[in-house]
Amino acid sequence: MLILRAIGPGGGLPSQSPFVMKAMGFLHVLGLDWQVDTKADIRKQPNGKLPVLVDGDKVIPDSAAIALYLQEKAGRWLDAGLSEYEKAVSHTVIRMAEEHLYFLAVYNRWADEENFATLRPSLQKIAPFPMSNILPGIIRKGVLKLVDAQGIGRMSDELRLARLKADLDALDAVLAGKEWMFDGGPGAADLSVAPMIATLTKSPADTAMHREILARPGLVAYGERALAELFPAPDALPFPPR
Ligand SMILES: N[C@@H](CCC(=O)N[C@@H](CS)C(=O)NCC(=O)O)C(=O)O
Repeated sequence: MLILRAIGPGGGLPSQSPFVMKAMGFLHVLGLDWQVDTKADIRKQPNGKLPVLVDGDKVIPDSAAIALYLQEKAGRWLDAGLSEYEKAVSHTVIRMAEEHLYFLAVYNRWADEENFATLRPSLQKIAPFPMSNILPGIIRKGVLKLVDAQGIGRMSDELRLARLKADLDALDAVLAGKEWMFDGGPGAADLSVAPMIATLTKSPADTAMHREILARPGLVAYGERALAELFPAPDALPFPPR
């Protein structure tokens, strides 16, 4: 049985982490038998991050490595039908989504007070009282430190928004009104990009970043389509029987 160590669902998403969502998407689309483990301590994982896949005695960190492993295991490569050019565009889009757009989405979710207030209850559950009261603030500080070191956290609001607009316009152009990024069905690019889009769309507060995504109905519909077809529903996650 495959076990995915994961950050749990919330806000209409199967995971609060887009990288965990991506791994869940591969498991779901490939039709593999798996269970989710949301109790694993992030700090004890090989890279100090989630997701991590466990298959018997094999422990595989990182969503990209997990994606390769799962496709190998299933004997099915989602991008097999793409041309060399499409594969290159797919790779480029994935890198942009995961190494740039991700940090914009994280900033939107954690820096904004109203958005952070909605994260607080699930973060409080991680530790018992009185630690539960201070832990959300500590985690928030750590997350914003990462976004700061990456650079996006140090930018002006105007620059951050301009960078978000440029990413969203580029994704909208690659999508070009199609159902998925490339003809022939959903592929690896969709499993990386859609979680970022859905995370932005479903962020609760009315921020300037949120309004930017809502101004692109094609991308919003793409995120919704992906949630319905490529990822497990948040209330149907394969938790182990108690
Ligand atoms: N490159 C990794 C990134 C995973 C990642 O950044 N996970 C975040 C959650 S979205 C995490 O575990 N962060 C904890 C930390 O950085 O302390 C992947 O693709 O799996």
